[in-house]
This record gives sequence, structure tokens and C-alpha cells, in this order.
Amino acid sequence: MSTLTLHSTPFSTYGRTCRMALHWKGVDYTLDPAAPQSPEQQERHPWGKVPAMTHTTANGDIKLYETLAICTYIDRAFDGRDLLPANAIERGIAEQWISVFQQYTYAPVVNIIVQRIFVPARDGTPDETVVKENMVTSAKALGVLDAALADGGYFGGGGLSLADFLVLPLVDYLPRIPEGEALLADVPNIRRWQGVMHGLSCARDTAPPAMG
Ligand SMILES: N[C@@H](CCC(=O)N[C@@H](CS)C(=O)NCC(=O)O)C(=O)O
Repeated sequence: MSTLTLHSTPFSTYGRTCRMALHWKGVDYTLDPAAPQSPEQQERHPWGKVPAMTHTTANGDIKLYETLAICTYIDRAFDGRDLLPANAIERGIAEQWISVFQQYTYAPVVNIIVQRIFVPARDGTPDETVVKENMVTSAKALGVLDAALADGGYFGGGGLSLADFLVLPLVDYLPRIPEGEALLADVPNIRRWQGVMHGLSCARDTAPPAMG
């Protein structure tokens, strides 16, 4: 008998990616609501970030950090639906959108979300310069992702994949911030896809709680 623990606050977008992957694969797990930069999380991750994973097996504990590493491990270690397509073309397409998310999308969008949601939650004052500076780069990245969905379907070349599980948690924060309306207005394909994704139990069961 093995037990898998995901160490991540339920507010984390990357933590939700791992949780969606675990739901999709049908893997039982425990969510340890670890806070980023807590002493425990700094032990698990050299930069103190969430998520991290501990899989306790008969052969000892397997400990991982970094979302892609955790999801690849989950995909290979457990039976169930694949997180990435086996077909070469579909796999290449899925990896392309994963890279676009990692390299060009997460940082600008999350910089705005942090200022609008997480800074005020800690009684701080949002830095309007940070918000303004990241609007153009966020709009560009979301526009590129939107074009990928123009023919309907998902970000992978075939069906649902890890690429969708990466993008959804970030995009789901946009309706919670004032800038979200403008950013979502220009991406109708993302809005359609978001509606489809919200019909999946792996998305519904992992939605972050309201702040405050
Ligand atoms: N490269 C990391 C990024 C993880 C990450 O940025 N996590 C955010 C939450 S979604 C975090 O811990 N932020 C707090 C911090 O950086 O101190 C991964 O793939 O897991």
C-alpha cells in the first residue's frame, strides 16, 4: 500500500495542475496545505515553492518538486488515462503549449494576479506599475494560446492533456481580478474551452477556495 501526499496550498495554480492530474489518473492522494516559503516547504524545495510531492512506497519515500517532474512521475508511476499523447505529432503540439505556458504566460499573468489578490490579502498595497507593465505581455501570451484553440478541442494535438491542466488554473483566476474582464474579452476560444473544462470533475473538485 502506498500513499501520495501533495504539499501545496489550495490557492496554488501549479498545485492545482498536479491535483487535476491526480484526479484524471484516478490516484488517491492527500493534500497537505503547505504554504510557500514556510520552513517545511523550504526543506522540500530549494526555492520554497509549492507544490512538492512525497510518495511513500514499500521501497521508501519518493520526494519530488517542480510541477512537470511531479506530473511526469504521476503519469508513469500509475495506471489510468495518459497525461500526454503517445502520438508524435500530438505529443509535440502538447509540449509546445506547455512550453509557451511556462516561458511566456505564467509569469506576466501571475504577476498581475499576485498584485490584485495575494498582496491585498496580506494587507499590502498593489504595485500598479507591476500590473501595468504585465498587461501587454499577458495579452500577447493569452492571444497566442487563444489561437491554438481556434479549431475547438484542447491544447494537446489530440484530447485533453497536461497542457490543459497547466493553463486552466491560471486562467481561472482572471474573473477574480478587475483586469480579467479585458484580458478575457479578447480570447473567446479560451472562454469556450474554460467552460468545457469546468464540466470536468477534475476541474470542479480542485477549484481554489475564495480568498479571505
Ligand atoms: N517551477 C515551479 C513553479 C512553482 C511556483 O511558482 N509556485 C508558486 C505558486 S503557484 C509559488 O510557490 N509561489 C510563491 C513563491 O514563489 O514564493 C513548478 O513548476 O512547480
